[in-house]
Amino acid sequence: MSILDIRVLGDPILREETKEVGEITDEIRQLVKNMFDTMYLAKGIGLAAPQVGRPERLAVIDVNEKPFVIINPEIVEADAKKDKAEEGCLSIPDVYGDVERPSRVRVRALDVEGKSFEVEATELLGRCLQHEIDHLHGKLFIDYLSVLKRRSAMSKWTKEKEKYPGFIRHLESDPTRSHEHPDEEL
Ligand code: K1U
Ligand code: ZN
Repeated sequence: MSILDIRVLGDPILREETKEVGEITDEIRQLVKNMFDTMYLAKGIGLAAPQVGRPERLAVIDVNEKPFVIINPEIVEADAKKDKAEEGCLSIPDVYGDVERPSRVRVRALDVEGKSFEVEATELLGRCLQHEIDHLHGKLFIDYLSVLKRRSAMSKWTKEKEKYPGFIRHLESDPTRSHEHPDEEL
């Protein structure tokens, strides 16, 4: 099991456009596996490649124990009707906000075998798909907040970000060993 460091708000990669995936190589398949391991450890329902410092246009998702990967995804249909719900982000820990998004989307993507598929989703899965696809275009949920709510979220983040030097969120893969970290002896 390989756990990847998660990049947090302030790391420029979170604001960059991703690169379309060409051939799906063994390296991409290994990245996907490591991203699932990292997402589960972080207790997320999705994780996009830029969040682990990678420029590829892909993300992993598991809402309701049905894991899948989206490679080169595009939203091909979105409802005019919108729903508002609270979101969080593994790259902005402990900051939350209500985001309005289309209530239903249809997404076309490649699977890990390079086969094209479509998924239509509402509710949490629809929201998660949109959140992850946003990551692939350098967009974050805080960008949707009103000026006041964004200001409040950023004020919370100003304190939280001190926990992440170098904009790196390191996940402890074996919490029973955390007491062995030299910093903990102080
Ligand atoms: O991309 C990410 O940062 C992952 C993010 C995805 C997401 C959360 C909420 C709404 C849409 C998309 C998370 O998984 S943060 C963890 C979280 O907020 C959550 C976990 C389980 C159920 C619901 C939310
Ligand atoms: Zn996120």
